[in-house]
Amino acid sequence: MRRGALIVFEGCDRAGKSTQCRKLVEALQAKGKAAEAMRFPDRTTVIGKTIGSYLEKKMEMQDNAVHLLFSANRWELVPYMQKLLNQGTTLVVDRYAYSGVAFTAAKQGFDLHWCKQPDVGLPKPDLVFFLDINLEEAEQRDDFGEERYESTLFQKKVKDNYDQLKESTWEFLDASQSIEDIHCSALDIAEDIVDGELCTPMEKLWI
Ligand code: 2DT
Ligand code: MG
Repeated sequence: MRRGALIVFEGCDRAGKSTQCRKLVEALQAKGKAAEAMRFPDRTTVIGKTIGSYLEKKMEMQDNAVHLLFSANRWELVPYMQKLLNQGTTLVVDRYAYSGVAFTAAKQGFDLHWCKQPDVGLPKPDLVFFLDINLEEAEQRDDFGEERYESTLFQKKVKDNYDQLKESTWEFLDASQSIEDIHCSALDIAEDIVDGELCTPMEKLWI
């Protein structure tokens, strides 16, 4: 049986990732393809609840430690992801290890190499959509909320880090386009991957 594809959306805050994930899952399902949405951090697990409190600034945590928790939150979901992928379900994931690296490496004293290590060996996405938003334009969208990392200065550093993480599996989508236009481009590209030759076993990230 064909496995499902692992598709990830990445980008700075307010680029439109959650909207595009939802629309892509709905469109794939409407075409009769098994697809499910996931997001990281997954704030429903024990680890995810701690991450949630940290992001909501209800608690403080040492930076290396919280980085490892974000990674652990992905690893704890790997058996679930493998199961669905093996059953032929495509997963559309809102943020993944690239967010982990881009955000922590935006903090003082962190480099990309250290930040990547805990996620080395995760299932490698077949396709990563990078929703490319110009930060001046992002500022015009709804105001940032109250969560940690939601500031323009921090997002600028995050964007520079994303630039250094680009891989051949990345597709850049211009996030200044309309929701529908972005969706149509994403669906076209995603369908080619979902219907195309998917390497089995899956490759591992950053190996
Ligand atoms: P959402 O607003 O998408 O829920 O993200 N983050 C995310 C990290 O710092 N490390 C990670 O590994 C991941 C997945 C990005 C909440 C914030 O958490 C950041 C924004
Ligand atoms: Mg957020």
